[in-house]
Amino acid sequence: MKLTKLATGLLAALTITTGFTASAKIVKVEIPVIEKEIAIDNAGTKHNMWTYGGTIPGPVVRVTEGDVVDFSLLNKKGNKQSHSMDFHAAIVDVLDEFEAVRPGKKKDFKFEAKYPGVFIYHCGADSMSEHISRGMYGVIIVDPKEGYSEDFPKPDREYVIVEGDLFEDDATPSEMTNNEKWKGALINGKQFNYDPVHDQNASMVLESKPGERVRIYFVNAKINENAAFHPIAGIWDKVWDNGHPKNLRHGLQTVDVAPAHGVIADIVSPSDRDTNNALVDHRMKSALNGAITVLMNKSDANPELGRNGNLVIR
Ligand SMILES: [Cu+2]
Repeated sequence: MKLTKLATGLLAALTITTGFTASAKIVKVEIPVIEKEIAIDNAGTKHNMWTYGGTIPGPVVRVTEGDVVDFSLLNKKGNKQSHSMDFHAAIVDVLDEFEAVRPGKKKDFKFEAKYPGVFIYHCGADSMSEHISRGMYGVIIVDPKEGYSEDFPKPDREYVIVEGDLFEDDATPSEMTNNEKWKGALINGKQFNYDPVHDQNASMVLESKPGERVRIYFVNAKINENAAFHPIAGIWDKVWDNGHPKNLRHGLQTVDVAPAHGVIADIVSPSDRDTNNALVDHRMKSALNGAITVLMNKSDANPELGRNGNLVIR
């Protein structure tokens, strides 16, 4: 009885101090902004890009519903632009937490991940069109606190796919906003990143074993256009809009994903033979300019791919 009272008292004190429940796990996330030249295709063509942590997309942030993200954005000294961080998984103040910080400055804020799902994060500094199009985006996955269930089964493999725009390197912010000087679609930072069929320089594909449940966390980071996400030679077995376990839909061919939106989509290949799928943005302009990803379902699939936090294949 006494212990319970003490515990309750402590819980109340902690709740008052932090604004969050005492049972929440605090997850420290620090991401530096790095402006640099980066290869945007498999041939090594370089563009002037702005990145979270040096990669496009930035690091995958993964927490559980109810966790508190204790976040720090460091805009590195030597960068030329102000930058910010807009976590779509956060419910905060756009003028406070999401404010832009100048080179050499740091911005810290906390938020509770209240909704499970897959969310984009991106830079919101002016001009947002340019900051997003130069690569300032990533994914935060908020796993449901209930864990897996019949309507949200455990996958065998998990991959993150983020589709972004590629504009000519000299495109101005207003040209980007108007979708002028558009050059192609990036999949995890590169055109045809995982497509040796359309790009002889591509060396990687997604892999699974026949019959495995492959879960794709798909986020559309393009600034103007929806993505029509379709698995060629397959059907999405289950799709969760925004990745929320309660938003389940069955047997979809093509999923419409708005700019700055995400879905979780599961595909299960035939178990009795090796097969291949091409995961595409079925807008042909996007597909044929970079947005095709090969998924090979084969018995000797690399056991490391899509497992143990290895969600973005680089
Ligand atoms: Cu920025």
